[in-house]
Amino acid sequence: MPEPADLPVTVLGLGAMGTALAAATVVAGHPTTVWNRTPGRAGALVAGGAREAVSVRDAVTASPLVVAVLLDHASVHQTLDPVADALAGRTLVNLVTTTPEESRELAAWAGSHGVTYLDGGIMAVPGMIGGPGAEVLYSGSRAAFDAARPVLDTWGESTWFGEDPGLAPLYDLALLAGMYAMFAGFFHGVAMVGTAGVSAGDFARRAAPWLAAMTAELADYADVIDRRDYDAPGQQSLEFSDLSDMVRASEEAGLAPGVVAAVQTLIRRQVEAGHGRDGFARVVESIRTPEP
Ligand code: FVH
Repeated sequence: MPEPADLPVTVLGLGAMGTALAAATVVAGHPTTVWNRTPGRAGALVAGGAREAVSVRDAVTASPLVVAVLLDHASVHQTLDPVADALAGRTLVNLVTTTPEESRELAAWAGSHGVTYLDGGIMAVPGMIGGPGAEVLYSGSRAAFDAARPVLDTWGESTWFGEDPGLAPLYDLALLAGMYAMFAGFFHGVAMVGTAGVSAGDFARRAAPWLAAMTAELADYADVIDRRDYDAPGQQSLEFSDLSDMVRASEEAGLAPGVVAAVQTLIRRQVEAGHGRDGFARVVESIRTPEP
């Protein structure tokens, strides 16, 4: 068995993220082989001690642990299908952002070629890799996760969610959904106050503590949703949560109301179904049952 800091690893893909991940394994002392479709991106890594493979096959056969950091699901197949025979007996860690179904498909493909599969969702930007706050979510083979930990832990906190390879991308995309919706709400607020000449910077200074304080509500909403206890006393009702003022104010100011109008539509569907006195968290049921 390799020593903790001596686990050979291959990184396929030297975009912004692949380069950051490979740099971290080099710094930690793991023999690191790198490959990129377009040559010329490995210079700094090679100077730091990495080896640049001359082909995908060369890269794959260099290490028992092969990490894919390519653009998307299709690019993983384009890269690995022709060398599936060389991957057999190795572990593939797929850090490409994919849907849960794409990850399950890739895991099945890997299994059919004798490849052990681990999926990962990176909750960090390249500059965070190896530093505080970086986290990577994993699912798939637990044995592979445990064996790869010396490498995985060079990138950030490593958490394993279960044997279903679709779990890590599910968490990844669910967390990103929350993040993008929050940022879009912030951008909408920026546009609103902007109509009065307020700068985005001024608004951000006010919005940041407000949004941070609001996250304290998440646990209570979660409790209501888990118990489906939407009519428990003390909740802000859907009728009270009506956003038409917000939509109208946006339209009056000549803005696209789309962000808040989308939330208003989710609320209105529950109100029209007779649940207006239930709590705001019932909006989740509009999401769970899309309109035909
Ligand atoms: N960057 C980030 O902040 C996010 C954080 C969360 C996770 N994502 C995902 O990580 C994957 C890689 O992201 P990236 O930032 O490294 O992406 P790029 O800098 O655009 O590099 C893309 C690499 O993929 C190679 N590539 C593209 N198409 C193919 C293909 N058909 N065959 C082989 N390689 C391909 C590309 O190579 P080249 O264009 O230089 O030849 C780059 O190495 C991604 O899934 C994010 O969603 C990052």
